[in-house]
Amino acid sequence: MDTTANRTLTSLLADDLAWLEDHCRRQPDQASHAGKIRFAAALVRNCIGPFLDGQAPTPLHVAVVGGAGAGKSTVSNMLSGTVLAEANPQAGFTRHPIAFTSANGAAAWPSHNGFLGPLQRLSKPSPSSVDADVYQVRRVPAENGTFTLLDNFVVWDCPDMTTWAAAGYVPRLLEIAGLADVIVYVASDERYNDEVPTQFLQLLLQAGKAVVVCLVKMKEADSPAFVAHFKKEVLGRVGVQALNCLTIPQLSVVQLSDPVRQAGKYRIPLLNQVAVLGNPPPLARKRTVESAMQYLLINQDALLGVARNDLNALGSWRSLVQEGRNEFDLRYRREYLTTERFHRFDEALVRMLELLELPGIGKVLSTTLYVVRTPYRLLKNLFKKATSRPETPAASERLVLDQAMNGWVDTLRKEAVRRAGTHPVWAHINAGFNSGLGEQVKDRYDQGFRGFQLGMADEVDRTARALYEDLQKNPFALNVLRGTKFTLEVASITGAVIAGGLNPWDFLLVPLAASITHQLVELLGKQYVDNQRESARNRQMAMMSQSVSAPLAKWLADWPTTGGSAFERLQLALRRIPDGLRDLNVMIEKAAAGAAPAAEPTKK
Ligand SMILES: Nc1nc2c(ncn2[C@@H]2O[C@H](COP(=O)(O)OP(=O)(O)OP(=O)(O)O)[C@@H](O)[C@H]2O)c(=O)[nH]1
Ligand SMILES: [Mg+2]
Repeated sequence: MDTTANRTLTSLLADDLAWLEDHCRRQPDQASHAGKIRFAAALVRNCIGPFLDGQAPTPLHVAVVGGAGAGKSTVSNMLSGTVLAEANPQAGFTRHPIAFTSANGAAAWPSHNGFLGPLQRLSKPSPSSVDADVYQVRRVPAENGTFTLLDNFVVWDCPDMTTWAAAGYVPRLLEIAGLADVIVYVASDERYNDEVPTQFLQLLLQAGKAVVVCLVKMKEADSPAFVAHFKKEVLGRVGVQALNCLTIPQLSVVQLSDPVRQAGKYRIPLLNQVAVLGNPPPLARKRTVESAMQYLLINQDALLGVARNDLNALGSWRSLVQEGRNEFDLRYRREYLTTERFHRFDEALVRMLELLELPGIGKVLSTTLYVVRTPYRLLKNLFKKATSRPETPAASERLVLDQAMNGWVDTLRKEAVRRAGTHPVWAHINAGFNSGLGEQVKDRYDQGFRGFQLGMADEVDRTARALYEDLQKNPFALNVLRGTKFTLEVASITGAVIAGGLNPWDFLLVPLAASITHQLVELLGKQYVDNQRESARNRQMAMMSQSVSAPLAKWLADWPTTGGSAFERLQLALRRIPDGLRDLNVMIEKAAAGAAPAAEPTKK
């Protein structure tokens, strides 16, 4: 197995989840969600990671969990056969996880990097009430030749799970829950159906942990009723019925002080239940790992759901930027492009029509036709002068763009102020505007505009010139067009003469026919040039968009998730976690099938 790839992947994934947990804890009402993310990270680093690292299946880990003061430390003592765990009437006494391991057992655990995440191992014996991110290991002398659970298991006495929000020590419990192969869930008859421990039990079952329920402190005679009640009230609520429920009635002080000899009647069934769930150890471990992986894959959307509010806020910022861009583009078209004539195209039309006149000897004929059309031309010019309105000069392009730009930025700025209190993304953007974001936008806009100008230099001139230059370069097409025009003119004149016969009316009909034909050709040419003018406009619009508004919109849209912001880290985590889980699953499948090589991690 490629242990380096495994370790890189598991530690990256655990880091991303840890970051997400921290992000979650900063938001109000997200405590239980933060707890679930912590549990997911614990599954990755304490359960899946070591498995892929080739760690031996023994010792298996059994974690004793439950509400405050339920009797966890007492049950831990029964499991380990000692009284080394401090049972204490003060609820919430145990504040960090304590491992009980056989003094004869393997000492090689915990050995791998990142074991139990941020929890440090206490090097000196300390009371279980030490309230710090630590754990400790207590070695238990072997029971003389008798069967002991510690041959194959490490027993973990854990802090309580009374509220998800107990950020101080609940994560320590979650760390061990991630590690555990078997869970002993302790509930006393006083508070067996508290909401949070029940939610926690449900989480453990969803993750496929093997669970034994241990109901304690009831009167012996009440045991069957308590079990029935627990099954109905608690297991019914979490949707699981077939769980092993053992009972340990209220024990005497003598029994509590020597569980091996005095409470064997209750202890042995408990040991048997746990031992069965861990037998054989390789299979039990494989089941723990595969179930954890399935849980992570199935619940990844829910786990990442904590980022939903952030993604919504980012999405609304991006839409606002996009709307601003659309308005910017629209203003450029409406206030500049549509009023801009591109006079070069008018000149090009004249040049094109000139080209259609016959050269050389044909010039005489063309000139004759020109003279014939004189009355029409004079009339047309008069008409044009009388009806044409003075042209409105197009607004300066830069001015229009500047105004559109200011409008865009102002809208964004106002919205950032308005929404700053609704989500940290908006507060971040608002803070950005207060510290120079507006100026940065303008700088980028200037840059974009310069690029646009460079790209556009002579573009319109070139397109307009190409209209007649292309024709000049293609003598065949030119001659065909000239010939067609000339033939049409001659045919129309001849047609007019033939139709009316030779008579004085011909002085009117011949110029009329020549003029109509010419006007037709002119109209066709104008149509063609206008089309070209419109496509030049569209091209200019596209180039402006490409050089100015599109890059600016992208930069603005991405701004909250760049520059090392929390939202940049968030995006990275959201992108990497699903990839990481998929890769991890591939590795587990290969490892479980006994295949040697680890999967190539997906390129990020
Ligand atoms: N008499 C009697 N007392 C018990 C029994 N089980 C637990 N206790 C007492 O109940 C108190 C709490 O038990 P613990 O085992 O410390 O409970 P815990 O779940 O570890 O509690 P925290 O670590 O504080 O969350 C202690 O004083 C125990 O001695 C029992 O069967 N009989
Ligand atoms: Mg305790």
